[in-house]
Amino acid sequence: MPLNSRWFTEEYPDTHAAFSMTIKEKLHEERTPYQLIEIYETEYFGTLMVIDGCVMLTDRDNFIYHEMLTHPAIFTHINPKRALIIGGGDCGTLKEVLKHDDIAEVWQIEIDERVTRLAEEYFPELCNHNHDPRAHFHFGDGIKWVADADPESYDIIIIDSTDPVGPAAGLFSRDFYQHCYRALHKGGIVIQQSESPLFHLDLIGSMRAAMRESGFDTVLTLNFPQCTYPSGWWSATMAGKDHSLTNIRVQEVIDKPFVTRYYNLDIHQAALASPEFFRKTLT
Ligand code: AG3
Repeated sequence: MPLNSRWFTEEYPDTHAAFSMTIKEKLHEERTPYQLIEIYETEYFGTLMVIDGCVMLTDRDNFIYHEMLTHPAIFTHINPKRALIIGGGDCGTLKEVLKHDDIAEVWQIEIDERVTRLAEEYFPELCNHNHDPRAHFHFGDGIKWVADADPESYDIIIIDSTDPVGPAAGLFSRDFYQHCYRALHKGGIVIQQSESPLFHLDLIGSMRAAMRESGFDTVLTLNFPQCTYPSGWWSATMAGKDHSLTNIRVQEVIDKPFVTRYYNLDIHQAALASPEFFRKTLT
């Protein structure tokens, strides 16, 4: 229950906690065939998108998540040309992918077209490269897209999904990772948002196991702050097909010809460090 009418609150029933932001006004609310989407103007975090009661992004902190879901994987791949984004309808990840001149083609497969249309309206700065000729959009089921993909047709697959419930649940399964493995070239990398290391360690453990069982020979989890998501601490888990994930294209990161606000070489290396409880629990 909201603290009062000036607050938006996301409650975390499993951990008996919540995160709230004061709001100026509700800008939009709509029930699509898939989910309930709400957009608010907040006092401090700028515009906020909420799906089924869960914070998806705010103007203030989305750069951290979107940069960390994109640049570590692309700067680890030796020669990334074709990228696929599953989910990511707000286009924040797509914007980061398009910063890489190496990427010749990127497909974004979002199940709910309304997320993208509302992002165009309320988060225009995330969508201002949507007309890049390298960007391609398909609104439909990401699981089916990957299952139908030609073998070895992508270098990078980024899974920018909601929590592993509802339409996104299948994106955290071994079946799905097997299809990702098949759809990746040798040397390919998949990276997926993997929730909070503090709150969802079991989920991260099962994702990592499922990725390995699907054939990926290396799996790494990256840590980064995300204050508007549960616990304020978030992660992305990366898996490589015949590829070491610790060899970063260091010089290219240092010389990158585009601007980032969070990502740099030190951040990339630091994000790979694992806390003790993580090492003890996960293999
Ligand atoms: N992806 C959603 C991450 C999950 C947030 N979970 C939560 N608030 N309970 C966000 C999409 C950004 N492109």
